[in-house]
Amino acid sequence: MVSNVGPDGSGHPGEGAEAPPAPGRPASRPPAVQEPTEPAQPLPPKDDQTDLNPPTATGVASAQQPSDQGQQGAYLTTAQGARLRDTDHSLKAGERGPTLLQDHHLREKITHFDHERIPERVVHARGAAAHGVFEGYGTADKITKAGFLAKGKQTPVFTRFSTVLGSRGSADTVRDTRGFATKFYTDGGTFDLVGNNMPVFFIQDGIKFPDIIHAGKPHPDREIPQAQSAHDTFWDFVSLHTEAQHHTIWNMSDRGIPRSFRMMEGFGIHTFRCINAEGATTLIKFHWKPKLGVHSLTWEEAQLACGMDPDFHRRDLADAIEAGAFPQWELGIQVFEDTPEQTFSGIDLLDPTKIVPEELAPVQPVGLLTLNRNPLNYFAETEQVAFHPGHLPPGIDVTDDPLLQARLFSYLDTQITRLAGPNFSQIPINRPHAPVNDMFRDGWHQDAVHSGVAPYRPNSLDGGCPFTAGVEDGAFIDVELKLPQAATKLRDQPASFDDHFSQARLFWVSMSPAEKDHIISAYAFELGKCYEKAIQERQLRCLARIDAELCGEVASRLGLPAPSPEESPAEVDPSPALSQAGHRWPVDGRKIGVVIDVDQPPEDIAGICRWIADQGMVGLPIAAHGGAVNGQPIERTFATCRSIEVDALLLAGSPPPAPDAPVPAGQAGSGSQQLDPRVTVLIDECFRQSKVIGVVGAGRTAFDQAGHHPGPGVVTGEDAVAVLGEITDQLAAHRVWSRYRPDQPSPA
Ligand code: HDD
Repeated sequence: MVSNVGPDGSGHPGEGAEAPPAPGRPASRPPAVQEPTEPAQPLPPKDDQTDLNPPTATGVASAQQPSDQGQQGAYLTTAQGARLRDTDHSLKAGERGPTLLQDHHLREKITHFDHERIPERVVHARGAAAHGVFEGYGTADKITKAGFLAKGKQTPVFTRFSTVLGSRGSADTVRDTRGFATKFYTDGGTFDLVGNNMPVFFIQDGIKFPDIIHAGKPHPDREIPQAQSAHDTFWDFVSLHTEAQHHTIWNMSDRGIPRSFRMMEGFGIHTFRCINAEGATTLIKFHWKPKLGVHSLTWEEAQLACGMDPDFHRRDLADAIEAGAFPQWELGIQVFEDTPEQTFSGIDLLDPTKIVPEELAPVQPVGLLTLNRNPLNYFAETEQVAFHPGHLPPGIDVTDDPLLQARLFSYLDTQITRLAGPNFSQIPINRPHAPVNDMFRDGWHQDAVHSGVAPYRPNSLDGGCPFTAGVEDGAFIDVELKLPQAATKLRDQPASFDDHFSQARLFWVSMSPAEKDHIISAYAFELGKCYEKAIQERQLRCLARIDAELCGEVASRLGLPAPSPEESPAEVDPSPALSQAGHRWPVDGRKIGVVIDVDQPPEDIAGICRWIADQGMVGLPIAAHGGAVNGQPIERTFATCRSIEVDALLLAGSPPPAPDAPVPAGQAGSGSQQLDPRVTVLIDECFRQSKVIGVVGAGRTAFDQAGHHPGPGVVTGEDAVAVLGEITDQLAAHRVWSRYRPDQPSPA
């Protein structure tokens, strides 16, 4: 950072810049004035800045505008560029006297600080983001003229992931829907795909959005609970507005607690309308498919992470990108004929609480997203990025989905408060990479210096500029649609929107036994937190309409009678694509915790870590103390590591016994001493969370002392590489599902 660079470029004052403190004087007395030498870290060359400095609203490359540069020069200055000699002492009337009002630097510094916070997003406040690139496959050419989908076309992108309900400082691993919003800086104008990690939404009409959010956010009297749906108002809403039942069962499933942003699917949810070069239209739904597969935490892991590492997802994304393990997703589309009914296989395509099962309409890949660069500044980029479902390039248009229609209003409106005025698209992260020549003028935070005198059309004073474009110039042209002649103005919805339960059941019947058990536990936990019995009973009546077993199990855990269904659950065929279980995936970036001990030969430890790294995974050496063991840097100690941080565990040595652990009478040697209880907890948790556990040589002592026995997912042997090979193979399935025991509930 240039501002931190001292005159010698080291981050410290240059040699001789500051005289040694005189006796009795504070060491931080203002330094003597000193001419700086060249900074050690010169500003990046102009070429490197082009990504961060796309063309401005006036179409002038921002690198030509020095004011866009965050930090310039080596000297600390005021906001007006006056060089400062001292920023640590206010101007006083005498050393011990009062501070003077005339101290402009003091007032400017404090005033700016006082206004550093902006309102957080009303929803999706907590998020993490990354830059990347999207490359089209050219497979959608017949469906849309959107240029960014053309074969080999590369488009810069910025993707922000988020939770919905929590505030900016809430934990990452709470049970919630995740936002998955991508800004494509296309040549034809910015395209924002503002989706979620679940393919359906709570409500069918955007007019209810304030209501569902009021119900999900903390109670207005005590402002609790934070970032939770486990409370009365949430369950009151979803049991009364039963269209929410489908989204709710997704939330109660493993999808509500993803293992990583890198391992989530994404969905555009609404049906969009595409138009091709010949003017033909098609209806589509967008899907993001992660290359690493779709994986989740267990509820125990999610809760542990809320305390151990509330930034778990944010850290995971940034660490992976920094390590060069760039996450990737394929963008895919489901394609439907654009008929007047806008239905497919009896499913209303305008109802955002419905999916079209992939078995009926396969997802066709159209391009690849790679996230490859972390933001430089959280506030400037991740916080200030502003998405909008109405930011569409030529070739993609909206449909009349009433949820989408309300969103088209809301996103523009909210930025005016959040980003203080209508010029937020001039903030660098929001600037289109396509040239901009609008006729919007003035307003708060107007950065562009517009020339000309005639911001209206037609005009005869600015040479007629700007000109309007035709189809051949790549203009965005709204798809013309015939409206029914006899349409009545009314507040209502189609009868097809009234089926609220059949797809919730479709989801349920598509789950594996372990996934079903997780769903039951989630309902029981969340409803168990409600104070109002009437709300629990009403939600049980909803569950009875989804499935009798689900309802019965949840009811018994709540200690309530299971109601009979008001209507029999629908007959549905499962959709195997909805289950996360039963697949194998790449293991790139997976973490293997390696418990080592001081007696281990250094070449053993280094060899293990090298082997793990060679497979594209991360080895996390864990030992009794930090620093290094036999030359191997230690990443975690028994005090700082919990199971949540590892995907698999390797007991590579016999860790030392707990300090001061009593040696049972008549026994001697390390094998008979009590294992450090923190290692016991680590092994217990990994065992319970169905993680693969490898046991090599002396590691067996620790495993036995923790009280476990070899079985599914426990790989034992003397050869560390052979054990690691087996661990890696089993990791491809994420967890050892055959070890999962629903009858042995975990403590969380
Ligand atoms: Fe929304 C933010 C996703 C319905 C109103 N929404 C927001 C973000 C995501 C979504 C991912 C965060 C974007 C970011 O990272 O900055 N929202 C959705 C999805 C929806 C949806 C997938 C349904 C399919 N949203 C929805 C409705 C409304 C809103 C029906 C209002 C009528 N959403 C907003 C908002 C937010 C927002 C208030 C808050 C911050 C922002 O827009 O920029 O306008």
